[in-house]
Amino acid sequence: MNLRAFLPALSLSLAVFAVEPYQGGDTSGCGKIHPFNGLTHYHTLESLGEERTYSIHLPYNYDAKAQYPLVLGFHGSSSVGLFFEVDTLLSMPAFSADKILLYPDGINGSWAGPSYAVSTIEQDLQWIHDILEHARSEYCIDSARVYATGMSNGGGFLDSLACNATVGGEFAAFAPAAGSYYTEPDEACQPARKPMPILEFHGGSDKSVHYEGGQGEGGIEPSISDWLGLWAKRNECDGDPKQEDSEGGKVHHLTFSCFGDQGEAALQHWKVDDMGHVWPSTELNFSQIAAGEGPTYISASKLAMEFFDRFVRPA
Ligand SMILES: *[C@@H]1O[C@H](CO)[C@@H](O)[C@H](O)[C@H]1NC(C)=O
Ligand SMILES: *[C@@H]1O[C@H](CO)[C@@H](O)[C@H](O)[C@H]1NC(C)=O
Ligand SMILES: CC(=O)N[C@H]1CO[C@H](CO)[C@@H](O)[C@@H]1O
Repeated sequence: MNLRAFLPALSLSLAVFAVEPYQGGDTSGCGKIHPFNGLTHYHTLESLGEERTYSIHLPYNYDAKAQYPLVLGFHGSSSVGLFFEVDTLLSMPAFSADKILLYPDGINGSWAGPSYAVSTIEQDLQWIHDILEHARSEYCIDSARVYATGMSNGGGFLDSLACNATVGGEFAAFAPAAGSYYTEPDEACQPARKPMPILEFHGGSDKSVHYEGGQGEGGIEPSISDWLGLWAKRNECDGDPKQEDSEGGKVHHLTFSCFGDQGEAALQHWKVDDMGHVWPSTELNFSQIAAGEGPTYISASKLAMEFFDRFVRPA
């Protein structure tokens, strides 16, 4: 019996829960106790015959019997997960008290896509598949709430992930910052569903991954507007996004309305005109120091986690 057919008034308030979350994930990691709650822990794991590494941060008060959302954080080039963690502070309870954070390491400091990467897209997608399988067998994970964020080369790799239906399909939403989308436009891009929710951050003054696109360090990059257009099309979003400008016209927030039950504001973009190649943060962080910049108007760590909280992987 369809409850909503009988209770039309109630159906309005139920509208936000219209999506039935995915229940199929492995939960064999539930119940396992770990001696590193609240402390970042470094691990090795074999993938395609190679020993690879990742680090993980469980909440301070991790309850081995409660299913947690899992957020994967992808570092930029010539970097490692531990650095991305320190730069974004995503493991801090202020951002992720109720989430498990996992930081995978690329091979030799980078992710597949650019010409300088030593790994192939297939190899890195398999690595993420293997991490997810392993994580579910060790930690208590809600498979309907698996998300990915990343910076620069790591942000660019999220695009390859979102375009892959099998591995990317395991994620409920993506939030890249300063992403270098070397693999776009991708004629073969086949996302698992519509919408694949995406929140992108980019500096209008990014000198490494230019907002206008063109030649980057590892190949040709699309302009951010073109890239948003590709995802607006894939997610069947309305042509004209809503634009809100703030901070005297220096900060621009675009919101697209897209296809499906979770389509509302499923594609979003923050552009900060005077921001360079950094992880957007209102407090000075490493990537801002490295770029010779100061704090900016928005916190990508906060906005990304809030964005993730709105989406589940549907059944
Ligand atoms: C990765 O870097 C190490 C040390 O710099 C080097 O010996 C190795 O050949 C590199 N691996 C690949 C696949 O390029
Ligand atoms: C996604 O990536 C995996 C790992 O490389 C690959 O086996 C699979 O065929 C890809 N799926 C699609 C739909 O392209
Ligand atoms: C290196 C550095 O200054 N990191 C800072 C990044 O931002 C957070 C939030 O204010 C600081 O706690 C870190 O020390």
